[in-house]
Amino acid sequence: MLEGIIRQLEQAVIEGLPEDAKMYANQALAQGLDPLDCINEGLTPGIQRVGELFASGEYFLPELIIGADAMKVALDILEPAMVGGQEREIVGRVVLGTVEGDIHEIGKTLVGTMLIANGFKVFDIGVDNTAYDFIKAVEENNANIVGASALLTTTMLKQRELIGELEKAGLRDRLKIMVGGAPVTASYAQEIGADGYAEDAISAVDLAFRLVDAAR
Ligand code: B1M
Repeated sequence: MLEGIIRQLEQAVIEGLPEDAKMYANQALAQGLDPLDCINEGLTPGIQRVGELFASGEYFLPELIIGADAMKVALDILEPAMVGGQEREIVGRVVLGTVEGDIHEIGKTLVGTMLIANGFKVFDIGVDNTAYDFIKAVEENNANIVGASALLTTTMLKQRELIGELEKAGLRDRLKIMVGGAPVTASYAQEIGADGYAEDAISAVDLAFRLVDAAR
């Protein structure tokens, strides 16, 4: 029965059912299940499966978004119920934002949700951020990854500027920088000195894992 609820949580994420995810998360707590088990054995395999289905072309963006939403709803219920000291292992600390002059937020937010779902601590600073906004957030949150999103050919230039400013602020060596957004390419990322480029939210998670591993 208890194991059944964990499977139901997994299924709610795979099928993209936030209402079910909420209901099973509440049921799990009411029945005394360990919230961490629910996350690690239910939600996490669920979102990983969603990622696989997206990568294989079986799922499209709407399924990805709704699956991540279901995961988020359940996490919001389960995480506060975790007893002191019992925290999910944090894979990395990411300051994520859209660059200056750019107010596109949907892709950036999706990247953030997928990173959270996969164990990263994400400080989402929103849209239209100057380099100073990123620097301040890195310092305040002791981040080890910066993620900069740009959707316009004009604002992607700000990603280069941001990397320069992070260097000037003496933060470059302790950070991994990832960039993305529709007009951005892997070769542009390389040209501006970023540590990596991801074309979608699933590959952004893979990239973030690789960057964290490389820094070890
Ligand atoms: Co804008 N817009 N828009 N827009 N808009 C585009 C980007 C555009 C391609 C439309 C077009 O002309 N065909 C075009 C850009 C042209 C160019 O520069 N090449 C454009 C334009 C021109 C503009 C305005 C200038 C229009 C105007 O006012 N004349 C204006 C600019 C405003 C500004 O930012 N200063 C503008 C405004 C807007 C709205 C406000 C109306 C709205 C944004 C609403 C919001 O975000 N709250 C909007 C929208 C919705 C779009 C389109 C239609 C959709 C963008 C989107 O959300 N995609 C877009 C056309 C299109 O893409 N088809 C367009 C869905 C999202 C999930 O995908 O954002 O690509 P995406 O994110 C992906 C990947 O790119 C990647 O993963 C995500 C998930 O898979 N990714 C990362 C993104 N960030 C990442 C970061 C990473 C890694 C991966 O690491 C850190």
